Amino acid sequence: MWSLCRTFSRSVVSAGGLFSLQTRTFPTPLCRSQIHPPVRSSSGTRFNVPPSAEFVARVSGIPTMNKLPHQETAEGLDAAFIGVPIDTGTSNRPGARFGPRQIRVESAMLRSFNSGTRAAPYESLVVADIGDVNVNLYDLKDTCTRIREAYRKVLSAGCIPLTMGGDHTIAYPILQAVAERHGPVGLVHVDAHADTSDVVLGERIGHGTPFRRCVEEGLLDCSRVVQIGLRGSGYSADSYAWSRAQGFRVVQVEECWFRSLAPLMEEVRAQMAGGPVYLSFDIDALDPGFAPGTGTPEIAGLTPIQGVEIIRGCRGLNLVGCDLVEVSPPYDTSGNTALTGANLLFEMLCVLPNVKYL
Ligand SMILES: [Mn+2]
Repeated sequence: MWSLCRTFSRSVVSAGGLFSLQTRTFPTPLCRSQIHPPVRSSSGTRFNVPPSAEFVARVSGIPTMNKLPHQETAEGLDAAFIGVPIDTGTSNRPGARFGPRQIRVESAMLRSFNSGTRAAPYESLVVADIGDVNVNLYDLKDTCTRIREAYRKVLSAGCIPLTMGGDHTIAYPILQAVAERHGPVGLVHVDAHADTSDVVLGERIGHGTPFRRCVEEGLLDCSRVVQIGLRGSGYSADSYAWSRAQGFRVVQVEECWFRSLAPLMEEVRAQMAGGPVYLSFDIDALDPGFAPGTGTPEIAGLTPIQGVEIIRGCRGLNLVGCDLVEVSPPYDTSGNTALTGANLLFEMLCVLPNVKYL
């Protein structure tokens, strides 16, 4: 059944391209490859192409990011979606451990092309969902070790990780692995908080400290770091002094209010100077009216439009990894925060190097 189906798909593809594959195979009973392709040859091309909801029901199948195939490792992939399901680094509301799972479920709404920018990521890159890091929910430091090891493998396969958090602690071990491969990287950090605390409740590892640890270990090229959307009450009047002292550009939310962020991103692209860049997007950068499902919400945040402008403004950068963190499904049971996160991850995929724009 499987081989017959694949043979049929291939012959149709050679006759008329991918669109024909989807239209012509529909009247026949659905084969495994159409619902959950086990290998990328199921698309008849070298790429993995999510099944179109025109022909395969959105609600069907085992949830993977964007209904992509799941594979165990990053071998052969240009980019991979990876979940890191922890919330043991959170300081307030927990729940981000469920983030990757709900992002995957809500990502069934996503389609293959970016209508706004005309990006065609699935005609450009080989992408799959490679599942979750096997975290230790009882030991955050051990979890960090596990994350670092997992990302070393992903990066050594030449694959760009697109991470679904998980709380923001995970950026630290991910950046350890990233810097090991690429050297100190530039950072576009979108967040309500600087996440540069030193010690919290006696602990140096948590979701409020990752970028302090990264600086201490020389993982960041500090003149190529920008933090966008920072806000909220602080422990002192000058909450972002430490960031600025490192050479970071700090863009507090007040500078973003009522504005397009496209001009800011023009400056950010110049700041990144062609070097490797990591994009870390905490969903709490968005206003909690748009994204209430998160652990440490702050009012008067960015709009989803500004979030998209930031990510689209990263087009042309040498992105070596991206994450979307801090989605906490229990605080938004509608799923809309996770849906927003899924869309932002898709936007990230669309601005990776070598993505074609039609
Ligand atoms: Mn954060």
